[in-house]
Amino acid sequence: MILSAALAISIAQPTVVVVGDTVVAEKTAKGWRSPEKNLHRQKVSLKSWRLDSTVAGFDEEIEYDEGPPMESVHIKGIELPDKDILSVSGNPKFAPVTRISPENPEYKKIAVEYGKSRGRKAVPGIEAGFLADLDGDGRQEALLVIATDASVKKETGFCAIVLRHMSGKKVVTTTLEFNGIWGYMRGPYHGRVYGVGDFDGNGTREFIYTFEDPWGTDTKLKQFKNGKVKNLCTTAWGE
Ligand SMILES: [Ca+2]
Ligand SMILES: [Ca+2]
Repeated sequence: MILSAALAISIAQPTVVVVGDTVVAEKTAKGWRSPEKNLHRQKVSLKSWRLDSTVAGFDEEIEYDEGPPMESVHIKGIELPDKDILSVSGNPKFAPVTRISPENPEYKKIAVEYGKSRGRKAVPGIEAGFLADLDGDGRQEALLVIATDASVKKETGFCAIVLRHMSGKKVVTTTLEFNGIWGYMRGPYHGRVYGVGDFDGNGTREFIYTFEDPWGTDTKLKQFKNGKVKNLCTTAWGE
């Protein structure tokens, strides 16, 4: 009896990933996907996390809104003052994330070298940086938001999110996002990392970040495994 009751609860509750109050991913039997209408009115027990600290739990309800301006799936009635909060339902295992100072000379140099490798004249810096063990092998990888100042001319400015990881004895830089058409229809872009961990309890870690400009936000849920990055789910919201 007790076991079947516990199973009924775990089946009834969807596994969702929430940034601020926006539901950005749902895990189904077929894998991760963008949230859909079916989540409307479903109850979830969320665990919240802010990169390197604060785990809080709360019970909430999901609301689907068809718009206008555009359809959205969000947590009903919560006003999170801090958009940096990541919440996941079920039993997520969050992994520690350490911020890298934009003033760190080693990383500043990496940013400059990256800009050169992309053939850009404007000198970029570290807009934000994060260290975390993305694949759970005990070694930390670095996720860097490398960007030029918004004042530079549109032809030379850019924003990128890159992953630095070891491959054998070499450090490899993998570009996850790059926008260099700053100042035309979109931009300037910014990147933010929200969290790392095994969100769905399948033994493999995921990580989540946003790439955004004043017009909208792309949220991407990814996996780094066996030296390769795989996109699990992309959800866009905004104007
Ligand atoms: Ca690692
Ligand atoms: Ca997982």
